[in-house]
Amino acid sequence: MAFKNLEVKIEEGITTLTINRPQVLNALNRETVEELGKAIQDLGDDENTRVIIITGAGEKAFVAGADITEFKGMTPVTALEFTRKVQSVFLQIERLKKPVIAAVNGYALGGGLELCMACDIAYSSEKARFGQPEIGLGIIPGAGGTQRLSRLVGKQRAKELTFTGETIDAAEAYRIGLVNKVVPAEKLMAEVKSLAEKISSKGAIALEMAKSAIEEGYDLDLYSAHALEAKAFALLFATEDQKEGVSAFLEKRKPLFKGR
Ligand code: CO8
Repeated sequence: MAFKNLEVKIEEGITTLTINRPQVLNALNRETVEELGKAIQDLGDDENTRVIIITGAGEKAFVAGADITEFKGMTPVTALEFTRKVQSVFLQIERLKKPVIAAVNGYALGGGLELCMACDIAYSSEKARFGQPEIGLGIIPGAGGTQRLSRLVGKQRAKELTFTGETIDAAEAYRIGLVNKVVPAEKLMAEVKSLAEKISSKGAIALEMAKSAIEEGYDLDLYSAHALEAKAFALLFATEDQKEGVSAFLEKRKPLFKGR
């Protein structure tokens, strides 16, 4: 899996994707978005990947948004094509059967915050800053930001961030529920890896069912969402991992899940 703007490191079930354009604060140009989509698709089927971490190269940025240089000369037709492409890649992350963790090591702005919000869990460095600055460019968030931000932090906070374009620090991002945890910059990757290891020791099918029940149930009415949960719960009783989990508990030992 070799890419120009994306570094892929697979180690012991945990794969780290590093957006690698530090000279432009890891801004997402079309090529990088294509590469990210391809990597996510391939890793979905990769037996050596149980959990994915997404981060940015360098010390300054996670992703500082879409590559603004590509907006010059963009027409409504090409803008529509671009936003649909980015939206589909971020939805692909959300729908992937494996957990995806954002390690936000710096600026997460515009498309960068939208990428962070599409991940299942986000840990942030104390140095990171978050925002949807698109309004300052005369546009609006176009990679799911108007939708995911309001769902995560509430409509009024989402409107304030989107209308002003102002950035907030990591402590405020944590306070309003944008990230799960804030840690010192030098500890970020170790903390994220330890979380990834904890998750990767669980059963892959149960993880997939938990993720899809939360994602698919989120926008359903409570009754339909309960029905969805019940089916996912019941299906897990067909797995070896379920039998192993229960046996291990009864035998007072650690379970060894095989993803079967
Ligand atoms: N696009 C292109 N280049 C960028 C971007 C970007 N988003 N962000 C930074 N760069 C470049 C700078 O131009 C600069 O290049 P050069 O060295 O050649 O001058 C280099 O990166 C370093 O940046 P700065 O010198 O500006 O660094 P500062 O520390 O002074 O400032 C900031 C850091 C505050 C992050 C500043 O760079 C900035 O404001 N960047 C733009 C942030 C922004 O507006 N992002 C939103 C973009 S729009 C968007 O994301 C829409 C999303 C919807 C569609 C699809 C999403 C993928």
